[in-house]
Amino acid sequence: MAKRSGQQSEQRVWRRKTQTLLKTFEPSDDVSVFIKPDPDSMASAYALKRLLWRKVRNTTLVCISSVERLDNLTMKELLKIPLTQMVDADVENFTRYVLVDAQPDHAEVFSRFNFNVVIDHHPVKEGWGADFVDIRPAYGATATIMLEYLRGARIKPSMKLATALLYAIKTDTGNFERAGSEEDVRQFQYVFNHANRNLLNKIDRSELTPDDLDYFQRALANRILTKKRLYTHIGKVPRADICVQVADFLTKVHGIGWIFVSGVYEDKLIIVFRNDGYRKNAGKTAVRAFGDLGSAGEHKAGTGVSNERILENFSLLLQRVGRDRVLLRIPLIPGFNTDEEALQGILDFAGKAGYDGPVHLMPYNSMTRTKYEKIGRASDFLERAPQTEEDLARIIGQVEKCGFEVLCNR
Ligand SMILES: [Mn+2]
Repeated sequence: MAKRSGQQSEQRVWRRKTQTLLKTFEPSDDVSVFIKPDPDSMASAYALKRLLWRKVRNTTLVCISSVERLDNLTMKELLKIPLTQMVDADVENFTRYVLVDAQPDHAEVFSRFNFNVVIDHHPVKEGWGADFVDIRPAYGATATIMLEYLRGARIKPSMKLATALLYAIKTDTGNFERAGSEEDVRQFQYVFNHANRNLLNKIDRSELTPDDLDYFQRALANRILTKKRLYTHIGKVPRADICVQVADFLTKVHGIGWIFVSGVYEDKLIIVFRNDGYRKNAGKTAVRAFGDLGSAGEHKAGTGVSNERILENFSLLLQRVGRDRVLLRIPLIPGFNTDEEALQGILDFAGKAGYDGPVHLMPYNSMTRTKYEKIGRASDFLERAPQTEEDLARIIGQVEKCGFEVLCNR
């Protein structure tokens, strides 16, 4: 009895919120829902389209970039998510602008629009407004928020929409291994019953194109195995992600402690680190040693590994790939690598390896999260406060003093 009345009051809360959201729309509206495509944003936009069905004239899901990851492409195609590329949309002539799973300061193109509605779960930063804002940083996925809206409207999701939402929660919470609130678990449970698990598996397993097998072949052919470390270079790659997939595959090999996979994507060197997770920390070593050369893997706590070997590897890579094609990027993580000593360590390291190119500083911001989500590794650096201007000025000064040219996007 107590449980039932709890559910009823919850239903009431959801219903009220849904009503408030729906009040921001008119039946004559031409609605646009903007997304940076990933499973959560696609599913959330799809859910909003369903919520607005017959309530507005039309809802267009506008993608600001193309869908590239294979699982995202499979999701879009199998679940028939009607996405329109921004270049193909008449973006100036919508009557309502909605942003889901992102905020107006998350991408340059968003600044062109005045959003009426923003629904998201990333930590909020100041500096923008909308008529209706629903930001819940405690939630693991925007899809969870959208499920509350759907249930508030007593809409049972179709099999395709349910599968999309399920995959979104699964992806954004890393199967509940790295994020996820009680709400995420509950909506996951609910939507699980409406989803199609065969479709879900198909999406989940769409990782490789037949052409990608060549990179695995190259990785195996070029592998250098020393003691418990495996190093391989796979050359030019069509997507940075392929280095992650090769590295993940190599983690299945018994008895290897460290894995280094490098590749060249759009003239940038990508290095992916993996380890067996026992007393070692690939993310920390990567940040300490390299800054960020592309996608440098996950970041956890606790290392203690000498970077002598890594220095060797870095020099080797500079020789193999060519100095002019390596860009040293340092994600600035307050309290981790931004103090004078840690930063000097990275700069000395780069200098010793013979690196003389520019240093690209990447001040901490909430987009770091999206980046790590993209490679399927949420960062636990999210909670940290952003840099102050003074900090940044001090850091830039220190890098320049070491004779490096500084590139910095603030
Ligand atoms: Mn999300």
